[in-house]
Amino acid sequence: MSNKPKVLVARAIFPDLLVKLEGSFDVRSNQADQVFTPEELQKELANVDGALVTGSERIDAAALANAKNLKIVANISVGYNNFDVPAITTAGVMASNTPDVLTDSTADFGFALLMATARRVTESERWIRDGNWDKWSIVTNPLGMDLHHSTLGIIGMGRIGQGIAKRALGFGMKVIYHNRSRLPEADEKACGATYVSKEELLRTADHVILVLPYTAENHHTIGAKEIALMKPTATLVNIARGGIVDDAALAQALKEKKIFAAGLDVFEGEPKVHPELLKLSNVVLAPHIASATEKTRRAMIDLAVENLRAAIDGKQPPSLINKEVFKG
Ligand code: 8YV
Repeated sequence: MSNKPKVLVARAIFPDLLVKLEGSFDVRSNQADQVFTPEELQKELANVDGALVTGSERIDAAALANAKNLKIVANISVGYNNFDVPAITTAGVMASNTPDVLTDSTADFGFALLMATARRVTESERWIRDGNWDKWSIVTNPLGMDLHHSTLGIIGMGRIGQGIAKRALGFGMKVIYHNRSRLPEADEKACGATYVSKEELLRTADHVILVLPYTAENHHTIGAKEIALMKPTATLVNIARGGIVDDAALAQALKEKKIFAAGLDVFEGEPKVHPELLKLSNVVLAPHIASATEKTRRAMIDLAVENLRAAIDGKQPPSLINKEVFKG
């Protein structure tokens, strides 16, 4: 029997990274990539010293009930709304995430979704594939909304929000933002962004992008009432988390053309998508891929592994969330 520390890899990772991990740990991996049920997860965590998990694994008191040896749950994700942090802390387990390494890829994708939504890219492709393109036309080919020199409203101005703002400057956009707390003046200046209330942002932005973390307070930050404040020509993009937008209210608003279009990378109850959204042509849908480049996904795994190794070696993980658990 190996006396290496035991580690769970809760979802499939790149095979070469798994081989590397197996050099130092006794690894129990889920390369089949089936999402564990809560009962399976509790069982898997019972016997290990550390775990690499993703947003699909809910880590709460029940999941940790039998996790006697567990030192760390290392999320392969910057968002950690899958963690019940107080419960993890109470269990004396460290929790970590993967900030920074995905900022640029995620900001790029936010911009891709802004552009695809405003310029009707996916709808146009479907329109061609459906055999509708019989002639070029000034007036009947899909007409979109401009991004350049328009006003971009960013809700949630952390690292990724600021990355999007900096990209928007290249498009000559006016950037307004709303955040729990206002940025220091130097940071506002660096991304050319002006702080406004959420209401003013919704009323004046031509394009609204959501980049805030999911918390109970942020549940349905955008619902029917907020959409009603937006311009009928505006677009709404969500790369944050499902549950920040009331998807049923959004589908209804898009159906009634209360706003021009939406772009969604995340959904309430994903991987399920609200059936009404699937019927609409004025919404661009993506399967939670904002961080999905191989380079970035590898960097996320590498950082999660660094956190895991540190915790198992008795060192402070570089992106530890619940610092009070670390006993240096
Ligand atoms: C992850 C994400 O791929 O980091 C995040 O917060 O949303 C994505 O980059 C996803 O959470 C899976 O863990």
